Amino acid sequence: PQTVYLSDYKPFGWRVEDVSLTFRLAPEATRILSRIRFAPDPAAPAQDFFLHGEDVSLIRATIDGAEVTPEITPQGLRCAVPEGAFTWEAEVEIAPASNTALEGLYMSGGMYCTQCEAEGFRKITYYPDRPDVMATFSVRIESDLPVLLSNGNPTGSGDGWAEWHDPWPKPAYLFALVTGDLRNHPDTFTTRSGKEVALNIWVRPGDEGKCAWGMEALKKSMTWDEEVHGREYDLDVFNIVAVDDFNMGAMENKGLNIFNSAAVLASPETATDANFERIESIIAHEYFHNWTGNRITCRDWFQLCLKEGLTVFRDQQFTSDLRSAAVKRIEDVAQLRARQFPEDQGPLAHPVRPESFQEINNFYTATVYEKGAEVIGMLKRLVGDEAYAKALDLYFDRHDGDAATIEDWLRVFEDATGRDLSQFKRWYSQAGTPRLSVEEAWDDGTYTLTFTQVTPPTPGQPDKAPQVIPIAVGLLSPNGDEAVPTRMLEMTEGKQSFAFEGLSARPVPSILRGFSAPVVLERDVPAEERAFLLAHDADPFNRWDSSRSLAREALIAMIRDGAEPDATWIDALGRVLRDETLDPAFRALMLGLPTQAELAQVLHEKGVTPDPDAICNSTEAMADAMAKRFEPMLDDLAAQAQVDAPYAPDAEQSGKRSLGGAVLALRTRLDGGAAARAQFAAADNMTLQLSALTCLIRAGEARAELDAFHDQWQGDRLVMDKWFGLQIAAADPAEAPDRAKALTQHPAFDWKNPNRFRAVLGALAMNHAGFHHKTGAGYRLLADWLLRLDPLNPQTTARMCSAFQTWRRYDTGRQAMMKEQLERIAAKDGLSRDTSEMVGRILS
Ligand code: HT7
Ligand code: ZN
Repeated sequence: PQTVYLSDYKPFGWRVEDVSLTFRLAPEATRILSRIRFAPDPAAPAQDFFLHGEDVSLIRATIDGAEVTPEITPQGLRCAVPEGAFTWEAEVEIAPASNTALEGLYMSGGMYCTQCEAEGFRKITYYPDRPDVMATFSVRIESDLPVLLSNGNPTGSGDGWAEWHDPWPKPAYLFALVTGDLRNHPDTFTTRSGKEVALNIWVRPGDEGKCAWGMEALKKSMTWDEEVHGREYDLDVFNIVAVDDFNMGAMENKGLNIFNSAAVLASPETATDANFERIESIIAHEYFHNWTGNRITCRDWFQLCLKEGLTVFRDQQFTSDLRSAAVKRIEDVAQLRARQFPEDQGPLAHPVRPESFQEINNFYTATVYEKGAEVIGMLKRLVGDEAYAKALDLYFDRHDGDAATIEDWLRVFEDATGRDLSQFKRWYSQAGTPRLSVEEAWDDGTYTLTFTQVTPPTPGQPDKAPQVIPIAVGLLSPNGDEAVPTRMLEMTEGKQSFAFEGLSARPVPSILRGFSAPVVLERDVPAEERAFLLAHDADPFNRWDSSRSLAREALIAMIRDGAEPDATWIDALGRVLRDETLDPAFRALMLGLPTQAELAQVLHEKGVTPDPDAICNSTEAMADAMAKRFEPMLDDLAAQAQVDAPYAPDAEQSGKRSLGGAVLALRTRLDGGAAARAQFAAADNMTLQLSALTCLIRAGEARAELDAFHDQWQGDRLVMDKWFGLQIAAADPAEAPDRAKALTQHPAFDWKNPNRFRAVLGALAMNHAGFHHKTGAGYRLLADWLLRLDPLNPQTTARMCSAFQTWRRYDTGRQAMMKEQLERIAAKDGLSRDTSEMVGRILS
């Protein structure tokens, strides 16, 4: 397969003035007529006229009305064209019903829908399918289905047809079309300049009752973007459609967002608090793309982080404004460490702005999204809130309507602040997680911190230059008071010292407050000092992180040396839990132990081969010790977690329920499941029902409840995904591969549906000791199914290969078994470009 390089970027050579498309929909033979006005781009050198096109049959093409016979290749067509402007017309045929890849125009449950990002439009018709070609689109849909939707504003409709016009120039990846027998949940929003916008959420019949939350989230997002960034919506209508078969969470097509049903549908009975929060943030994310992604798009796919990093950062800020900022920050960092750190420290490491790819779909990664958002957070910390707001205003003013680059983005900040960001730019080009070590010195009232940064080599990047690292530091006096409030140190050298003068006593430092940079902080902190920070740190993130570090160290000692659970840490944690002034959601997070995958990673970093079974056993032993130690306070905590009001998925109630869930998990270790069984029987919402079921599965006591849950919810696709997933995620690792295998034989295991496939096989990969079962059964089962899925859906297959990315850190037996499966996948005839690239990189 061909590798594409950032350094090879060339403009297309023509401007597209407008595009007019007619769709005559039929499952096996949809006809698409296109009329496109091309004009030479005076700023671009002349070159061959090439239009992308894959899996489309050309019926006929004309230029200025005269028939032409282009040269057709598997990737598109080449054609001789006039020197000046011309009109291209083509008729093509495609088969949406046979499109299982869920890219281009496909069918899901009797409806037609599209997914064009990144390069799906070329599966619909011949077109310059690249983000820097922006055009206005007019669309006519002909179909006997009742609801016919496309981008922009509706311009007319009649029996069996509808027309739409999108006045905003856009790249083809933002094109969308949906038709089906759909039901609407309508509402309206009046923008602050007084324009009324029709809002609709379109769903399959029967799902109408699950739209209210998504609609509220949409209106909150529209308000937030007006209030915080002065950005208004710019069409008469905003449509959202829920689709069952979808490769990712959602897609920001202009005026017609398409959502995975799981990312929009919710009711208290069927969705958990976590689902509600996720839906709120995905709705916000897609809505925010209207400005950061659609009005200002990316010049080429290497600039993906320009829209994704910024939009993730914006949705994180939205959630932290609406809910608890501290809890949100902890959740985001935990997620970054769980998903992005392993990527950045393994064979799939790549810069936030990659420099080459074979298949762009493989670069919708935690690095581009989450580390991309962290990079923007650092920029904001370095320039300050006011300058950040000023720079964003300039970005929107200067680049509205552009296909922009990271260089454009950074120049805006340079112009708005006068700063030189050339060194900062390394965050976009250097892969890998910097490791930050710290030395301290105390001399007569002056406390000095000396930091050293080292970024280990990553594939293709053996040597790294120092990066700009904002290090937020506060100093605590020995009585726990804040001696020096948070100061943002700006590290630019490989090694650099910062002095704090005029102190009356040697302080205790709280370093990297709020996780001010995406680095690994390497500091041997005595346990007493961590416990001191756990008790006194004014920064909630570092308070949580101190506890997490103590837990990690205690667990590592148990795993490596057979140590007993650390009673000192458990007692210190107990004091925090008893503090009723603390948010229940924060206390619930404090009760969480490091994940088993995280422990494997830490062991590996310490040069110890992780043993998944030992990690699992120690984690269990630690949780048992916590349950015993906290037993006397469990009743009190449960009472504090009690919600005495009708269900609402807001921060207050969901915080209480998450504390309640954590308490129930401990209690189940003591009572064998009695309390969980009672909660399951009485639950009137999915959060309580599922937390009880999880506890019972972990206790090996869930047979009856699993059957009851199945009988209650077998008609609900999204709840059944939970039923499938939970049984494997929470299973005893010794049984997980067999259980997963049995579930793949269940009649409701619809493996062509990505949500169901992920529910079973994604859950297996998440059950650390289960996936790494010493027989290799977990590896074989996953590989079997990836091989089966690849010819149908390369995108989802390739993403799920990342379960193998850490293969080199395990013992030789497990390494050999994982390698065998990776090689088996790699050797498959006709393997997709997506999967072949992923497996190749993992093995390299
Ligand atoms: N911009 C979108 C990314 C995307 C996608 C979404 C759904 C299906 C396939 C996709 N490929 C790429 C989603 C987002 O980041 O908002
Ligand atoms: Zn996005």
